Amino acid sequence: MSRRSYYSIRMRSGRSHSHVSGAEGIYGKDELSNVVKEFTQRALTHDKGRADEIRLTVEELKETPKRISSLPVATINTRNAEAAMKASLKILTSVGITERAVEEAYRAISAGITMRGAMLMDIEGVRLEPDLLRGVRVTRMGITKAASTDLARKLGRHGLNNSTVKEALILASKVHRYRMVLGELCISDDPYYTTGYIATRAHGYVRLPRIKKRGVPFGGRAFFITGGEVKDLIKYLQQTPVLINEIKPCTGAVKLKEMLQRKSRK
Ligand code: PML
Repeated sequence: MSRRSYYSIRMRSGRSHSHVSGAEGIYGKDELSNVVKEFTQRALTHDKGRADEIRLTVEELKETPKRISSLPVATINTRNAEAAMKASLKILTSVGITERAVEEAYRAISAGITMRGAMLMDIEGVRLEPDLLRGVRVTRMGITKAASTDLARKLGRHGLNNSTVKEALILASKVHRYRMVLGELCISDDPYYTTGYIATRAHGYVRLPRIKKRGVPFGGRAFFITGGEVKDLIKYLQQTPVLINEIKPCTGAVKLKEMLQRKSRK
């Protein structure tokens, strides 16, 4: 019997040369035309306005996707940007990232230059990605149909079953599978989307509402890394196909204190 073929579908759209939306996933051949239609529709009806340029890539994968589980999901009900910053500092420093690095990531994200990809920072806040303007874009990730149904059910209990949360969780789950990555900070570049997140293997995917004020048009991602070869990490982030096939628990609101104890229980 021949091996099943998988395809990576990636979409990026823009308007007047600035980024509007993006989406991606890994699918079987029979799903391709529906997904292309769905992604195109999404680019044409985004909150930020209708795209005037849509780039779609459909590529058959040469490698069978690696199957992994998602990070567990929780929300700390941060009331404003200051509280989100405090929670980020407490959680990320608890896994060995310095305050300086976290502050540097916030500073770089708030500088107003939205990069296509993520920053790579060592635990002292020194930037390590080869292209400081573009960053490193994580690609070739997706979710199986069964896991997607389970994720929709688990997120749905907390009113979170939407593509923004699902796609960010899939991306973070791929990233944190790689041991060199200690933590992540993400703030959406969508001016109307004010919930960000931080992630670590110990704490999972931790959502932080009101991490920025409504209307702020910039955002970005920083991965805090330690040890190992940066070029191998970049190759993994960009090239290795990964499919989520198991969903870890998605809980509702947790207190910062409770979240910090999760680490010490490990
Ligand atoms: C993005 O725009 O890619 C970032 C999305 C962050 C989602 C945070 C959440 O609500 O879980």
